Amino acid sequence: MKKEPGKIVIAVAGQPNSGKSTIFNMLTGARQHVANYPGVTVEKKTGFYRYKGDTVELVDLPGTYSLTSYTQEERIARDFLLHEKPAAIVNIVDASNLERNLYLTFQLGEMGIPLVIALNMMDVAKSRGFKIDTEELARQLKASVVPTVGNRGKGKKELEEAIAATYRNTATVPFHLDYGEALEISLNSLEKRLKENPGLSESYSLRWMAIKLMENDSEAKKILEKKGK
Ligand SMILES: Nc1nc2c(ncn2[C@@H]2O[C@H](COP(=O)(O)OP(=O)(O)OP(=O)(O)O)[C@@H](O)[C@H]2O)c(=O)[nH]1
Ligand SMILES: [Mg+2]
Repeated sequence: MKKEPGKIVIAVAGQPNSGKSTIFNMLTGARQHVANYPGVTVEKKTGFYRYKGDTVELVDLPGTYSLTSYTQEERIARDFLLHEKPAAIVNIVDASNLERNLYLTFQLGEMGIPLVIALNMMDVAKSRGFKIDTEELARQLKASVVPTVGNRGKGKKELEEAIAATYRNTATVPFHLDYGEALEISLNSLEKRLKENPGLSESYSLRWMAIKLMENDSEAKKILEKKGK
C-alpha cells in the first residue's frame, strides 16, 4: 500500500479466533489490501478508514497467544510492532476467555505502544453470566476498553473514538506490570544501563528491552548488539 502523508498506522493484534478479522472488517469495510510479509507466505492484510479528517491504516496482525518469538506468526507480529512502530495497538480480547487473552495483552502493553482494548464477544460473555468491570480493567491496563460484538457491528463508533483519542493523546502512560521487588531491582538497574545507549532508547522501550534481556530473548540480544554500540 502506498504511503500517504499524515497516515496513522494502527496494528490489530489478538489471540487466534478472538475476532480480529471481524473487527478489522467492521472498521475498514471494503477498503482492504492483501500482500505477504517480506520473505514469508503469511498474509499481511491492511485496510484503512477515515475519521474526522484522519486516514487511519489498520494492519491485521497474525493471531498469536503470546509474543515470544517461537513461531513465525509471533515473530511477524512482534517485528511489526517493534520496527514499524504503530501509533497504537487495537488489542482484540475475547471477553468470554478473558484470563487467557490477557496474557497477550500484558505482553503488548509492555512494548510501550498505547493500547486500545476491544473487549469482543461480549454477547458470549454475557450469555455465560460473566460480569466484567470494564472501568477497572481500563484503569489497571492504562488503556481504553471498548465492549464490542464484532459480528453484529456493535461498538464500532465507540471503538473509532477510543482509537482516535489514543493516537491523539501524546501523554499516554505505558502499562507497567510489577514483577515484585527482587526482579524490579534488577530490571531497573538494567534499564539504567541501557539508557546509556542513546541509539537504543530512541528506538525501543527500555523497560521492554530489560524484561526481554532478563528472559534471555535472542532477538533482544541481537538488537542490543546492533544498536547498543
Ligand atoms: N458471538 C460472537 N461471534 C463473533 C464475535 N466477533 C467475531 N465473531 C465470530 O468469531 C469467529 C472468529 O472471528 P475472526 O474475526 O475470524 O477471528 P480472528 O481473530 O480473525 O481469527 P484468526 O485470524 O483465525 O486468528 C467468526 O466466526 C466470527 O464471526 C462476537 O463479538 N460475538
Ligand atoms: Mg483473522
